Amino acid sequence: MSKFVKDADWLDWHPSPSKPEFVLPAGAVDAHCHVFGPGEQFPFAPERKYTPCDASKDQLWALRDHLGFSRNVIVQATCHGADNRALVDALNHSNDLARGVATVKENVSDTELEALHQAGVRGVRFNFVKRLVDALPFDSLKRIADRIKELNWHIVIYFEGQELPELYDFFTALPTTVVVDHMGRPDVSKPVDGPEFGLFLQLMRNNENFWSKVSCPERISLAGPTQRYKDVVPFARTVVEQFPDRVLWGTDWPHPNMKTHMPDDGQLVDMIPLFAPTAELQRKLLIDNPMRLYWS
Ligand code: 0GY
Repeated sequence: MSKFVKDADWLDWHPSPSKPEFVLPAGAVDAHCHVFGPGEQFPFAPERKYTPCDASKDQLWALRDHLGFSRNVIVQATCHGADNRALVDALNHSNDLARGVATVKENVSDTELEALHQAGVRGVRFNFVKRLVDALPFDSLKRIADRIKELNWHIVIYFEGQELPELYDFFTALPTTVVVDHMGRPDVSKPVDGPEFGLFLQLMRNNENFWSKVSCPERISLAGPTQRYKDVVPFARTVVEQFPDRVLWGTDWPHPNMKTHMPDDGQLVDMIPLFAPTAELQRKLLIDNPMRLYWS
């Protein structure tokens, strides 16, 4: 029995996701997923904003195999703060089939960064979602960015659509490749060719160091699972078609903070051909792009 009790309004991840109808190409990468604990072994951070259910590396490998993926990119979740032990443990037990994105503080030592690199970390995440973290000040983030640039790592940024205007100049000054989580969380009640998503597309178009994950329809959609998250499709498809060499896809398993429904990961995989309609786009999204960013 774990000493951590998950938040009462938290849903557990789907125990038996369907087998996707879409057959993933051999070598496909799930480029956004997490491990949580297990809390007994890898305690959740005191400063966390939520207490999740456990979601172990072995459960992640089982999902990978069930869905037909070959590799994972594990992103440090905020419930572990800057304690990357669960992430490193997963990477070290992945047979080189997983890479990681860590969270670090400004005082991280060169030795610690080197150890993270050895384990397979290739980026850091800067999180600006206020319900998840107290974001570090820009000058601290800038100093971290300058440090990790030396390792040829990239920066993953997580923010919500309405915050982009105030973050835009900070983002475009970052000195590395920058990967945006979940297309910058667009408000899909607004038009895909309107000014809000237009600013995100402008960010991508004018800054060739920017990449985007076309992930998390279950988080972004207002239509929901019964309508197969159809309102997210035009947004994701636009990003894939306009920037085919700078997009990634991920399950987001175990789906932190999903409180109204838990997605079926098989159904999420079945959205890939709607986002990337040709075999060439699918190969770039699922294999070429993540392999270039994480395994080259
Ligand atoms: C996601 C999204 C969320 C949470 C986290 O690190 C996290 O805690 O990433 C969220 O609640 O929107 O990318 O998994």
